[in-house]
Amino acid sequence: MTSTPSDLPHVLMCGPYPSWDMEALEPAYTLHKLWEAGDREALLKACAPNVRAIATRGELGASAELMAGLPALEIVSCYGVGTDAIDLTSARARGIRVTNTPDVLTGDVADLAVGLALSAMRRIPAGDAHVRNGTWAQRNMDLVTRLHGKRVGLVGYGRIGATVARRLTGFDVELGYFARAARSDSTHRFFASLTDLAEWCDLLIVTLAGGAATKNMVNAEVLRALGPQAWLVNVSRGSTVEEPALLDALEKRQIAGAGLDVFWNEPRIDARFMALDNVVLQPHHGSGTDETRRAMGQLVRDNLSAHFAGLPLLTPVA
Ligand code: 8YV
Repeated sequence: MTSTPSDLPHVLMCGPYPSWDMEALEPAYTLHKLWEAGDREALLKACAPNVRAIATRGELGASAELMAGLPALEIVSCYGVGTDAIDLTSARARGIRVTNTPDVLTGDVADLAVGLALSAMRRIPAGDAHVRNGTWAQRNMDLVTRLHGKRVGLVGYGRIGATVARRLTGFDVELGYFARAARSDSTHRFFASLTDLAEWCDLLIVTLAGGAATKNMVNAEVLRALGPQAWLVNVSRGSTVEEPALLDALEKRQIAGAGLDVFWNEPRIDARFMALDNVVLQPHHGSGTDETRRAMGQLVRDNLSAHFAGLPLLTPVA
């Protein structure tokens, strides 16, 4: 397969964006669509000399190998805030710029964290099924657990963690957090030990960035410290939680339950999750609102336009 060099900058897209983004990108760039290629290697070989930008998504990233095959690459623009799937070391070594989409999705991810906490603790999906399948006519639903008045531990206190904290102040909860250091802009209780935070709280909400530094941070010991009356919510990356330990803890009721938006093997997650009645599952949809996805796409395009116009990037990754 040969690509037709054109005057428009060549952009390799790792996966599709919504139609409104594709419609805006098509006239501005020569797009090479990796997901449409019957022979991925052939497409890459044909477009490699011309590709100046990669447009990717959080979960697809850009590997060292992919970037190494693109000698003219100048920028990787990521639709998503998490850059854990982009090899930043390789990018930095070659002076390849990287952008992401922070801020525009913070409120949505925080909303989903609160939604998952309520869904899991109040068992909202089970209540919905109870009504729909007619069980309500036979018996009342079992009692559930309240959120307000509880102790909530935030794992990570970045943009998303701080926004979850703000959302939850309306729930009259007591808040604590685990982060690299105490934050001068937070009045909530700081824990230098994640295990201590887990022991203290009734609900642990993980908002960490993904990557090697946070891999398996919520491990078997943290889950043991959480205990059988406490809940876990994860809206960060599947990698931050030691998933086999979580599955064991859920199956053995060593923790009360969980609300999960992220997993180790997305989208083909461990089948053990499906058999559990103490988890609420979401398909990695923290930023998945129409409003936010439009803003994310716009930010990807604005970063690409700024780069090719020689203007400062809007949201460069340091
Ligand atoms: C998206 C994300 O699911 O921002 C991130 O890091 O994981 C999400 O917003 C993803 O990037 C969309 O493809």
